[in-house]
Amino acid sequence: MNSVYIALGSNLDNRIEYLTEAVTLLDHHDGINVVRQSSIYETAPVGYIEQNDFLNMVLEARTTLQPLELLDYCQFIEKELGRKRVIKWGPRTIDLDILAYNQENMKDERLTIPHPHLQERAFVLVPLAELDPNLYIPSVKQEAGVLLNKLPKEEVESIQVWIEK
Ligand code: PH2
Ligand code: MG
Ligand code: MG
Repeated sequence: MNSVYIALGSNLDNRIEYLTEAVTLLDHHDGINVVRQSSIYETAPVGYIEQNDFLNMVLEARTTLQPLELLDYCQFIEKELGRKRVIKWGPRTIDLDILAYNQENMKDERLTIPHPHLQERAFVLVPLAELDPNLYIPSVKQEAGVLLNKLPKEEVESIQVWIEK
């Protein structure tokens, strides 16, 4: 069985409903078992800033799927929940990003694991470190909690708990 961490984000319509529905669809797959979920955080948009605030969370799952099979299923969920890719890094009903898969490093046209921007993003590291601050990220050779401590304080403090786990 493989251990994976997946980040979820939504900033359109009923954000909480999209997150909940995505978790349900992940868990309903025969080859995926969601084991833990972080709190849900409200976060200011990063990158393209002329858009609504996001709700972000991270979950831990066990899966029999290989990384690209898991990516296919994540993209199926994004499609199912009506995501339209209009602007890069723009508004989305739901975004599912595979953060880590066991302790593996992989680089494929479609998928880089661990997620290549994980170490830059408080909206990912705050919920990830909530689940496991000791999770080792092999691409940058540091633990999630250590990476979080390296981010600017203002950025980390702007990540507000919206629904506590
Ligand atoms: N996702 C992005 C770009 N910017 N900002 C926040 N706060 N949360 C996100 O999930 C997010 C973002 C690209 O996927
Ligand atoms: Mg993303
Ligand atoms: Mg994505």
